[in-house]
Amino acid sequence: MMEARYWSTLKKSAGSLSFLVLAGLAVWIGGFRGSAGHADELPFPQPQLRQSSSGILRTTLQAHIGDSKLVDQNTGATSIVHTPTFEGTIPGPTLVVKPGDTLSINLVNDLPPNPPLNQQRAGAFPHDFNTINLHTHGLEVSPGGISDNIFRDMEPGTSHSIKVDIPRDHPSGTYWYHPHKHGTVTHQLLGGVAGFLIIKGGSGTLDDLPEIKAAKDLVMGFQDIRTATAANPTVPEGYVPLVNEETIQLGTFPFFTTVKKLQGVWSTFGLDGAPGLSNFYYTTNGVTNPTLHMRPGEVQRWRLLNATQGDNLVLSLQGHALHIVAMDGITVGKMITLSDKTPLVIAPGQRYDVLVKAGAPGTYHLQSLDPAAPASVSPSGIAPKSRNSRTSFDFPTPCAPSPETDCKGQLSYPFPLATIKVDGNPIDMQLPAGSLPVPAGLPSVDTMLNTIPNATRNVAFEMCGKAGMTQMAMPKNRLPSCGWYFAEYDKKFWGGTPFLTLPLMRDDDDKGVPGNDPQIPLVNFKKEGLFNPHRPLFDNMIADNYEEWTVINRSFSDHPFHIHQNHFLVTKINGQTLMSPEWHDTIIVPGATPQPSNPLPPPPQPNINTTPSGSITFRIHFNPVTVGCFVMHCHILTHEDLGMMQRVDILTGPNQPPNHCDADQMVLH
Ligand SMILES: [Cu+2]
Repeated sequence: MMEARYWSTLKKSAGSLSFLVLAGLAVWIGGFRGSAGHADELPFPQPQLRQSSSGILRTTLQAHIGDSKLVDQNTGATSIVHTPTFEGTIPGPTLVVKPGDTLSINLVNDLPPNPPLNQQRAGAFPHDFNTINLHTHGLEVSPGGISDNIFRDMEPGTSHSIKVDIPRDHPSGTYWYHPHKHGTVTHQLLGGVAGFLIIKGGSGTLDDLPEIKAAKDLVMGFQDIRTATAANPTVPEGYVPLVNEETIQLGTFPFFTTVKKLQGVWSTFGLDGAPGLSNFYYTTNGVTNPTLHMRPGEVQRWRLLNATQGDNLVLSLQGHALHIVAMDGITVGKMITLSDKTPLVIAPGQRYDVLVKAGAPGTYHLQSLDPAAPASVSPSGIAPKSRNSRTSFDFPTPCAPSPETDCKGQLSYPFPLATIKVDGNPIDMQLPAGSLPVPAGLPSVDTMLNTIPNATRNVAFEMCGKAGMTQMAMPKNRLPSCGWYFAEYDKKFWGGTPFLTLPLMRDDDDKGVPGNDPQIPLVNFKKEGLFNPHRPLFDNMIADNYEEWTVINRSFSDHPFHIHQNHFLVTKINGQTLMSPEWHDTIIVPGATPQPSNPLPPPPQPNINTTPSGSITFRIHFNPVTVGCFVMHCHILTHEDLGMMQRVDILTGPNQPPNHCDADQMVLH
């Protein structure tokens, strides 16, 4: 637990930020008054724009504890929260560059000092929450040196140069930036440290299409900001809570125990289903449920970004279709139209560019639906079943009403992420028809599908437990056992008492040694399953090669797969071929089904060891510009921070070392 003396230091250093506090507040109040005539509405803001000129965007991103005023969607109460931010705002400024530009960032870390190591656990346990770095999510750029290098450590009180050369043929589209220091990402993103990174123009861009040029271009960044209530023992009210240092459990399992050791690592935010220790705010561009005005018949381009910690947002806009023109920054071959009856699922980390044509005058909500609602993993329409697997359940969640559940007094599904008011003079704007421009910089879909892969790989997401010792209910039904792992993932590895369950990402071609009990296999994998920055999962991935991968999910909850540096073309979900393959850099690998229900059904109950796994299959081409080392991981940040991640090396040729791999010099503490 955090010592009081650390927080008294922090509060003193916060005093010097009072100017920024006042300035931030003035902007907010000014914005509120600016929408005269709509006094009951929160205005729909756009983050500050920073655009490149003459081939370079030179800017500073100062990380510091920002002070933001947030309105609780449920109670209407307003509070000031004190969370890690870039430039004091949630989200940070929107950076806009062109293909061929250089992005030159002076990253200043003015977050408070980290607590001394004798006041927190170390090892692979999440710690040093004020150390950062910067990832440019979705960019096909160098991962080395001072480019998109997530192996750098930027300590509080230091400044660092970041220089990212955007290739001349980089696809234009919607990307984003956020810190990626292993173990600290959850804490920081729950404070809102993230921003849009937009590439505009270039050949094959959507931006030149007359219908899109005419449309207002808005970003919509969805975030979940979680701050302590006055009852939280770990940090003062309004700050982002720290982790449970005593725990031996992931998540918040088991529910409702008062024994700290048996509560989860994030139980400092409140046990699932039992809020009280933290407030949570679902914000759109830093505001809960802002109001956007559109004219009847107006077409707007919305750049949707899910920058939450780990929620699969299931979105629908009342009375309106969403017309998808790009996924994860890459323009689709043909616009995909989802009616308001077909929700759009956005996984954490994903972006969708959608066009919306306003209908009749009225008020409509852009809603976040119950995550268990039937919805496909991607717009191409696979497995639109009702599933309970779309939240990590690592934190208190909004209430899902049912005949048995009365959500009175709680934030409950569906809730509005934004309110759209259609009013004013009608205008008849058009949606694009026919094929959309083919994006630059990627092999064609035909090339991806028809090139014989240089390699085929199988990777797995799974949770495993220590045989007979897991505290989860019904372990035989929930977890395969991986007993041997616990020799390596010991007290030293975790900087204290080891976890009883492990979130793995591993090579699934390595089948391990099955134990005697088929119901609870004891698996002795040769390749390890938790993140090790010093060891790539594979040592034979070569630049310019084409590969085919299947990522399976041997757990009952979804895990969004994200690989840095290279987009991939998804061809199958759960073994079913998509009608049209989709470019992504992040996509949900659906959980195994059928899922166990609560309470458990009568026997035979679902057993993860015998239930069919969820999966995605994709083709990938390793862009030579991405030679070096980077990572792939689950984009549920609580999983990533605990090691559901692997290092990826792209080599220049067989048996060559990756260029500039800072991870090899990294010192772990
Ligand atoms: Cu995960």
